[in-house]
Amino acid sequence: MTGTESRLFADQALLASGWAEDVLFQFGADGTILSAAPGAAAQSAPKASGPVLPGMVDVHSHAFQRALAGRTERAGPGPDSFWTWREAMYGFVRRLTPDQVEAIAAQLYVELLKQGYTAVGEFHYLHHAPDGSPYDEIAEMSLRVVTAARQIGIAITHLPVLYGFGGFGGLDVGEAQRRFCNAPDALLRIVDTVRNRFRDDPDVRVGAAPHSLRAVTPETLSETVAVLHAEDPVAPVHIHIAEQQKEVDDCLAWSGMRPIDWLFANAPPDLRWCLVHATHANESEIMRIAQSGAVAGLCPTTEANLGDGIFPLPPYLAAHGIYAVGSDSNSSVSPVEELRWLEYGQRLRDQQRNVTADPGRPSVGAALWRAAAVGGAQALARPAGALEAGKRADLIVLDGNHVDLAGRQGDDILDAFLFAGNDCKVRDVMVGGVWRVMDGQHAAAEIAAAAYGKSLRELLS
Ligand code: NGQ
Ligand code: ZN
Repeated sequence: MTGTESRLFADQALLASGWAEDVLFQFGADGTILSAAPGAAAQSAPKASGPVLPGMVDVHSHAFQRALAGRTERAGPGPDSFWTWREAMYGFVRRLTPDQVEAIAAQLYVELLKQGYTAVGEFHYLHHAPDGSPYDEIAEMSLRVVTAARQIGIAITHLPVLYGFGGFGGLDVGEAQRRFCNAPDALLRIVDTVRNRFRDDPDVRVGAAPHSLRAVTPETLSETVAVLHAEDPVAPVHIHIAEQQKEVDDCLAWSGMRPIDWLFANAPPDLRWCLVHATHANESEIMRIAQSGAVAGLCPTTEANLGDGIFPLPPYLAAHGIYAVGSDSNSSVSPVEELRWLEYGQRLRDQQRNVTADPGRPSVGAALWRAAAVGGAQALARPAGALEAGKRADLIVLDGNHVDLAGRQGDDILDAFLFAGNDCKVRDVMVGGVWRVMDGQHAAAEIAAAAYGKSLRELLS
């Protein structure tokens, strides 16, 4: 198996319709799945060395924060919180150059691919030079990040961030936030530039992301979403919505409404939206998100690391809410860890087991992997997330020789993949019909690591 593939045979594959045996995949030259036919003869197609699954979608990443992983774990003089972490993050952002951002993103994207993510949603807000002035090319940083993704081979939905204010009610931004700020027309210019530059690449999609209700006004939010959708009616819109209790309290003080209620009253989300960190949602807000068809973007490892809280998944699932996962701060780059902790958080809070499943479909591993892949593809507006004709050929091959998979069939494979042991069981990774990871190796891993190391030494000196 090398490079661009036209056929693949799998003893077992998780198709959109469920587990199937002796599956022959045929891929088009454009990177789509032409057919996935069970019960085929092995024929001359290259054979997958283990079970084949749809690749996972990472709906929420801030690539540059990969370089902060493990560097904010020291107690400060007072109590530490999300807000003190944010100050540390702002301190780090102050010095980053375009070359460094590109190098950090490339290293991250190698890691995401190796762990089984095939697409990433990059919620990108580091737009400008350290003094807040735009680079000569206003989309410089965006282009660097998307270029890194395409060189490494992960599919990307780029989400340039609208950021204009330092708190609810249009407060001024602080010094460190100047690198993030754009008026709607400038932000939309970045969106246009990236869209035009990568127009012919089916593995690049562009949307936009109002950073949070703290960072926009009702007017800048509405204007941005309206123009975005006038130009691309199905473009994804992502927002950080209710991550911290203080955010809910400040929103109530400003508007008399909770953030999710405010959003539904003022810029009603629909299935093009991804509400990231709907952590502090009450029962009625949970119902509204579920009924809207928007995706809840959950980032359990970052939400744990930052002390956010735990999303109320059981009522959301009962209302058939759509969810996906994101690596967010990138202190974890593993979809296994994200999904495992999504389930474990619920268990810890409720003192129950097997929360993300029901007697009709009892496998927790299958429920998590399938729902998050499908929901993730929706959030990134990418025809992916399930293996069937017409979708992108985004898939992973697990290590069929791994001890934890010995003798396993069907959903037992997913339960073992997500809940047994700590090795990465992902062996091969294909994005848009091209093998990007083979036998656990990425061809650009050494070059990416060297450039990342150089950037880190510069930043820490
Ligand atoms: C961010 N991160 O934009 O990187 C945020 C922190 C903020 C997360 N929300 C900054 N996890 O929300 O103001
Ligand atoms: Zn975020």
